[in-house]
Amino acid sequence: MFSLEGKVALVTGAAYGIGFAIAEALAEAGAKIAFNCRGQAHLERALEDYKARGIEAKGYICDVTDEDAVARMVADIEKTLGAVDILVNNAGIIKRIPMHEMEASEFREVVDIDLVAPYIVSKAVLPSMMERRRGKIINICSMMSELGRETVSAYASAKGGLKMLTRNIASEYGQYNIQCNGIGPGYIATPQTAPLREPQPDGKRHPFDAFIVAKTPAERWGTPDDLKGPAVFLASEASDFVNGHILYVDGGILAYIGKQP
Ligand code: NAP
Ligand code: GCO
Repeated sequence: MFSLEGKVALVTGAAYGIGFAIAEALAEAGAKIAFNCRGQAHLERALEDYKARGIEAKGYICDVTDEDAVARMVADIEKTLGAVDILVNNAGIIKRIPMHEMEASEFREVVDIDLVAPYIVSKAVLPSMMERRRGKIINICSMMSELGRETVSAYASAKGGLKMLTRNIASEYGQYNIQCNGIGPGYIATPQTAPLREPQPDGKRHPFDAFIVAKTPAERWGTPDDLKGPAVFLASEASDFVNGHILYVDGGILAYIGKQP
């Protein structure tokens, strides 16, 4: 029930980081992989990395906020690999700026990529899924779909909205045997969180690194590989009656009040 043989998966923003690991896992389960990113250099490096793992991924330069570019990408995937069976809305950015100092344009850019784009890409694949009466949409949410913290107002707003978009797609399209769920990673070691982990200029441990490890029952940062199993589960028929659920893969942070100092 966890096999993805014969399925076509589109993972957005899968040149590296969490998206790359998820695409790798879906490929290992048998899916044909399409992915996109914005940079030619990232694309070329990613194609090499996939090939080095025996994965013949099809890569696209496509900004997920560009509706026409997304439509062209999905049409080309359908022509070359087949209709998209599994969509992982992974592409995302964060801007860590105190809200009272953040430009509206910066706030909008985060919401455009992290919330509006999952709507755009989902809308592009839904008609075919509806016609075939089956499909899987997985939105990469965040702990910030549940919690806030300083400097991440735009990101938390977008990821909170993405949680509700996930539930609404589940509600509206469940009748077509389409399941839409979310994965909520905890703090994962990728380029996106590197600024929160890297040693200070004086060589000392980053205080946020110590903070997160203390807040996590697993007492460690997650890695992109920690998301592989949950992604295959939500992409496979094993989750056909799971719909509108956000699966938190966070080492227990959301369950934990924190260690007594
Ligand atoms: P990352 O290392 O910064 O990678 C982000 C990916 O998204 C890159 O491939 C990037 O490629 C792509 N991307 C960004 N904007 C794009 C756009 N407009 N169009 C197309 N591609 C775009 O981030 P990550 O840590 O792997 O995170 C991946 C997802 O997980 C994000 O949605 C993030 O919010 C979420 N998440 C991360 C963590 C964590 O702790 N790392 C935790 C919870 C949730 P290009 O720059 O080449 O376009
Ligand atoms: C931050 C981090 C988090 C993680 C992730 C947690 O600045 O707090 O970047 O937002 O990326 O979203 O689930």
